[in-house]
Amino acid sequence: MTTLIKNGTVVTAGDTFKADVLIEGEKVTLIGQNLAGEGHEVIDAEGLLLLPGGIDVHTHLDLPFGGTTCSDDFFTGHRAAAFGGTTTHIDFAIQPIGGTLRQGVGEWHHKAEGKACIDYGFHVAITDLRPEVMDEIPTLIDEGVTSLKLFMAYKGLFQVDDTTLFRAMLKAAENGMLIMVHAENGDVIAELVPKLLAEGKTDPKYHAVAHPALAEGEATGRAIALAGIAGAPLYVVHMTCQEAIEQLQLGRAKGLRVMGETCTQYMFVFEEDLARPGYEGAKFVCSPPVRQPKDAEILWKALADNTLQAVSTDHAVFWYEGGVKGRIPGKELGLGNFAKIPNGMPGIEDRMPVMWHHGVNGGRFNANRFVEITATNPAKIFGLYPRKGTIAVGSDADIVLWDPNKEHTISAETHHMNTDYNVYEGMQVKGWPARTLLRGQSIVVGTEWHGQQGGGAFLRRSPHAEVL
Ligand code: DUC
Ligand code: ZN
Ligand code: ZN
Repeated sequence: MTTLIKNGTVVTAGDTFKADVLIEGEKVTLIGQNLAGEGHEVIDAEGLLLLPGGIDVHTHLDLPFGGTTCSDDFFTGHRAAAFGGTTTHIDFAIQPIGGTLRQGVGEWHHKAEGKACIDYGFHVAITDLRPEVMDEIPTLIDEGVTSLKLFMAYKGLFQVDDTTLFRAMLKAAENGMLIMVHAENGDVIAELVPKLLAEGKTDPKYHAVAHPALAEGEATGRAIALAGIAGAPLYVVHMTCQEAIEQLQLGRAKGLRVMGETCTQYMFVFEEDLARPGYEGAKFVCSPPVRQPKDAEILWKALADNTLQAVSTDHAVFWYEGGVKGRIPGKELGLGNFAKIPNGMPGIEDRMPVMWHHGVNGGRFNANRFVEITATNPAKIFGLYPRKGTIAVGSDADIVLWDPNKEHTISAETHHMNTDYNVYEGMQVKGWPARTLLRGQSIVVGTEWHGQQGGGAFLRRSPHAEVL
């Protein structure tokens, strides 16, 4: 089947130009002017931008966490992503404690099987680095997994010590793999949490007190130093604050191969939201926690000037009112104890429109930089480029027909994520997907779902982390 998208304006990380795009099968095969429509299905994109499908490299679908499980699975999460213009994501396959890395990968394949409707890859989160697991690391490359995440927080659950982190870095460097860290000082957090609870400080707002910005900055600096010593490239996930960004700037100024991402919510949700009346603050509990508006300004600047390379979501969804109406438990699990609130926020559907509206319309960066931080850099850093992350001859035809004039009010009433609240509730944005194509197939047209469960493909990623 061939499809010709006519009269659109192609936006890549490097260029903006009016062109017609021919798709044969799953690939873009020709980009040119005034291409003849005969013999092709023609889609008229007059007035629309053609953006590469969004790539969200930090998500948690169907993740067991905090006594429950994330409420978006590989079907609901994928459908929501596509409605928001995201066509690829990379999820974290978690090594079961006592188990192997491949078991984690196998479990995540099972979660995606028959449900996936956009393309996806996996990072592996190492939780238990026994000597035999160390030897297993390079074998992941054959599984198409080329990035490893370690948690410096969640003591007693996912947290690894510095020895483990450093050993993993050495191994990654040897094998051309990329280390990612959740950088917070978990030992400090583990001291602060019981202290606060003993003082009767149990409300959601104390989650931020227990996770200080200095503890994120400290862990970020430590991870960068360890990576520098190991000669390993490093990608710091979900960076939230000045203290952490300063460490990244310092590392990059020293010529270390360190990269970082932030997540959309850290530019819009703040500590004051954790203190909303009643228990509402629980909606916004994630780790690292939301910070101050001054931190958001630093993140915007870091995204614009390439201190940060990407924006993702850390999409980890729970019901606000779980355990009722046939729902699995959710945020209510932390009533009376902020440390028991399942960590995470929805966002996979909102990232592209929210970042477009506030980033591009807001004058913080241009449309090319938007493409770079939402698709191109994620594809390069995680071994998917140029198959994904751009619109070019030979690339997968993952294309979002973006209507820069379409206005939309974000709401849980109309979103597709499997939860009862939206972090951006009531936010008015201008710029919305008119159509989303995955490998040449229209999976969303306007408000209609055309995707297919099982239509998403697992992406075997290349072993080389491109370092910017
Ligand atoms: N942070 C979250 O908020 N949720 C899932 C895991 C994480 O690190
Ligand atoms: Zn994390
Ligand atoms: Zn995460």
